Amino acid sequence: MLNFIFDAASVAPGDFTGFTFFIGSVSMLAATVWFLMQHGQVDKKFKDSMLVAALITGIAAVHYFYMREQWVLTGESPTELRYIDWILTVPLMVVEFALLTGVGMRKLFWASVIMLVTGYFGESGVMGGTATMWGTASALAYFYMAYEVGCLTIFGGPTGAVGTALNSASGKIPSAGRMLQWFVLVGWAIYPLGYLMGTDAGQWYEGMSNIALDMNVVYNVGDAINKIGFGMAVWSAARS
Ligand SMILES: *C/C=C(C)/C=C/C=C(C)/C=C/C1=C(C)CCCC1(C)C
Repeated sequence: MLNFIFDAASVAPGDFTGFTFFIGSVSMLAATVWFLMQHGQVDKKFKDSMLVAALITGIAAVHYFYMREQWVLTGESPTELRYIDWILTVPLMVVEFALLTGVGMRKLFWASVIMLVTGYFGESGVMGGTATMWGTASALAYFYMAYEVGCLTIFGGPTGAVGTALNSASGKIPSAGRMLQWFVLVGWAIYPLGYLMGTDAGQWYEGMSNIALDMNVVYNVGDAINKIGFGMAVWSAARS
């Protein structure tokens, strides 16, 4: 048991991408322990939120140990593991939105599934088509989510279902709910950048991969911000 942690091949010196996989795996694990410990300390209305935050980082931790292993052994992007992780954890973030705002999330759930499935098709190439085509479909689902979460209200723009709830302060926990708008608008926008860097061959954005960062580094930083950072934000709202 737990051999995926202890028997794992080591990251070679100078392998920066591998290093970020390693940091990702241990920090996701540490965050999970932390959120579980804090679960007992927070007010009752935040308990479910803390548990979901721990679930998100816990699921990610397991995937990160395997992704690091695959990267170290093959030097290839662990695309399947990455998208399996996301298809489990992003809908859980949608559950967090529901817990924080009290708004039903069926539309957001399906939008997140479309965003990730089309992103996977574009990155893996299993369905043919171009990375531009699938990436555009994925981005449309993302923009729809940003609209529903009410991200545009940050600029005084139109509101979606969640935005309306937050604006009218009828959301369960308005202050905590409002910060999730920033995570969706800014934190989630990191991922399309990684996609552009990793799929640029032969596309109109060819040359993005010349930027010195590997796609996986961008995704790993995005995950740290959006899984650990988001959980920490929920926790700090719960403590105040
Ligand atoms: C914990 C993991 C999270 C919060 C993952 C979020 C992923 C995205 C917001 C991905 C979005 C993408 C696009 C908007 C277009 C290109 C393809 C994706 C899937 C990278």
